[in-house]
Amino acid sequence: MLRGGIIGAGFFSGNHLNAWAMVEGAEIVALCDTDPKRLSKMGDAFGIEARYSDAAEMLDSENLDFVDIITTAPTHRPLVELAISKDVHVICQKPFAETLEDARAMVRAVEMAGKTLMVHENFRWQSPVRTVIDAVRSGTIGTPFFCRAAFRSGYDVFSGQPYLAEGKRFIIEDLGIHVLDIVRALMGDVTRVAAHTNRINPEINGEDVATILLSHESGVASVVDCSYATRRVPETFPETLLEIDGDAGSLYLKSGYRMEVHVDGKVETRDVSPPVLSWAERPWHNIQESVAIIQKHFVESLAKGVAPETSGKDNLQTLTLVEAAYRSAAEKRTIETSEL
Ligand code: NAD
Ligand code: 89V
Repeated sequence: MLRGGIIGAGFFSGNHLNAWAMVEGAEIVALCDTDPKRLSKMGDAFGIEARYSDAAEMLDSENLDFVDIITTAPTHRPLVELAISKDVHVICQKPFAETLEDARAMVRAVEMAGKTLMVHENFRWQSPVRTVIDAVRSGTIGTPFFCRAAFRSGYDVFSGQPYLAEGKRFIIEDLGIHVLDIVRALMGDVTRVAAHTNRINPEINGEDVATILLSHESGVASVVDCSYATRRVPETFPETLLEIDGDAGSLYLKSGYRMEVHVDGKVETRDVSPPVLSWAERPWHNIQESVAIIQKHFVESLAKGVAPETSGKDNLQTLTLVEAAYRSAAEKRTIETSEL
């Protein structure tokens, strides 16, 4: 049984803790947060007695196999480097880093230490999205030539995560990063990025609308469009809607988790709704299920001795798209990913 320690007992950590209870082969034995109230609230809720305000102390006192870092991006590099120096494997929440330089340094440190680092990039593991990824990879619509991934919502994310309103960057760094990663999982790596951003909500600092055009190495074109300023009925938070054209058909993930496959002049419609796990609540159940799936993937990857799909190294490609999109919007030009 792998022994895990959690660093960060804030807004999202309850989902990790609930999900870890479902994952065979690992258990969470210790919890760390610099905020004593959050530490005791989460420790009490999940019956974890080993509690620390200092991550180094937790790593020195507990015999851990891995840490699961659920803090915000500015703390990721020091915490990942600390964990690696204590010889444990690491899961790190997205966004992996605030800069590509920090991300590359973490990947180098992990490779030199021979440890495993998985970025908790869970949207590609949402079961409806995964069904589409599997269908495309198995050739259901032939060879793809176009992909659109859209996340448009007016959901109030700021009440649960007030830091999202404060940063100079918002939607691309927090949410677009997930959608860009889904598109990478579907269409592969990217050579060129052109982006346009807007800020509609005057009460936040960053951009809340982003429209991004991607050229993939394969020749496929993708559009990633994200908005937290869209008022529509039904509200689709937190669904990513997909539209993919291939030379043998088209595939859609529509609102309400309806997948449509259009092949040979016929339409096959499937309900690919994610389950509402016993501890989950709508509309977050889609994200919550994916937390359990990616954690299971981490444990299985360690057991097999293979890199997780969203390893730190893999995630450098997703972060490059984030940086390229910001640079493109700021400089009003198309960015070659090789520039970064
Ligand atoms: P939060 O601010 O609510 O919680 C972070 C916690 O970390 C806080 O309690 C803080 O006191 C603690 N912390 C900070 N530095 C620490 C340190 N050095 N040692 C110990 N504890 C420390 O943030 P959140 O909303 O829970 O988000 C955490 C991360 O999860 C963010 O990067 C966010 O983007 C990500 N997130 C991911 C998803 C997803 O679906 N993948 C969803 C929501 C949030
Ligand atoms: O999934 C996330 O990273 C969240 C949210 C869905 C609100 O963007 O921050």
